[in-house]
Amino acid sequence: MKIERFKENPLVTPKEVKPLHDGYEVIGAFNGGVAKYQDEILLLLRVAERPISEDPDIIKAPVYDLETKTMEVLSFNRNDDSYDFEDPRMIRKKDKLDGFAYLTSLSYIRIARSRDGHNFTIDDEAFLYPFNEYQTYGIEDARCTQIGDTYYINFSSVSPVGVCDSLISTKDFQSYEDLGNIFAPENKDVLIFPEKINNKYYALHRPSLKSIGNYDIWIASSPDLISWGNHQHLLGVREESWDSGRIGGGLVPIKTEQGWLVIYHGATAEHRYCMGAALLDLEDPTRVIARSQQPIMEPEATYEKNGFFGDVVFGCGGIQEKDQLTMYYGVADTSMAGCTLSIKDILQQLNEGKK
Ligand code: MAN
Repeated sequence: MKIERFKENPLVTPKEVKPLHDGYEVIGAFNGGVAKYQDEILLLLRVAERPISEDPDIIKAPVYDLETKTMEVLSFNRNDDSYDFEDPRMIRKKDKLDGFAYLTSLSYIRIARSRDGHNFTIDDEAFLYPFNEYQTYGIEDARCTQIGDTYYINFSSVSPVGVCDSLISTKDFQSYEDLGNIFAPENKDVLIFPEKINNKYYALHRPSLKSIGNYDIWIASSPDLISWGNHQHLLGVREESWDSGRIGGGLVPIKTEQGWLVIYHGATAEHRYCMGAALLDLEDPTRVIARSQQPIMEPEATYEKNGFFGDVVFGCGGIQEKDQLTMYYGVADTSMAGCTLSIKDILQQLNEGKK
């Protein structure tokens, strides 16, 4: 697959983002959803801030306090055996079942703006900052679907009761309407299709299953974008493949003559994240027509391989202009990058996979 990575990559790095909180450092500006608004391209950056720790043995966990509207910081000692510090993204209590954890950073959504799609300026303030009890660990990984003149933005709301998917709508990227939680925990990577299909809205979603089942992509429909039902299993992980560990929707599905093009991320159990593609029936998106055998993009560039959590390319949005798809993607849970691909090339790879 021919991919042109932007020569300016990475486009946005944590260094360029000033922390909103005193005593914090920005460790990530990544996994940004994408919108075209007036004559600008907007990246809805996930900015992750971490309390600075002077002592390498002390690991801190920020939790937002809704009442005081301030950050509470918990401190843990790396030598404390009752906690697991192996994953740099979180702190787990060992004697609890899987679910109990703190995050080592708190994320919120901040906008980066560009007229040419290559050079971005980052807003001084947050666009989406924790505003309810489902977000006390942060707001992550926004995706943006434009329907008419309204932009629907969904994102992970993270708190001690789990990771759910929430929705807001905006027309100006300044004020927004809160439309509530649309998928219960644990659910991530929700991608709302950009138009109704046979009078129903559709969305991809990714429940994270704990007792039986895998981290697979499901599809649901809705009359109003708020109540989602008719859940169906759509794409599963594939053993011994680049997408054997987990998969999840990436970009808003793209309408092509051959079907809905879904560009998704797939990871191995070792957390190596690539991007792949699938094609869904135009009239009935619960029907999979084709799926790529090989990834369309793998972490290859230095900025994709190294960072806070290396070996990750994580596309959250794109801009289509005829055959050219500009994909904006998070790299190594650290920065944002951009690349262009040909939609024809992706469809061709998908068609070869059908044989
Ligand atoms: C995973 C990663 C983290 C994220 C948590 C909570 O561990 O995606 O980056 O903060 O889940 O969503």
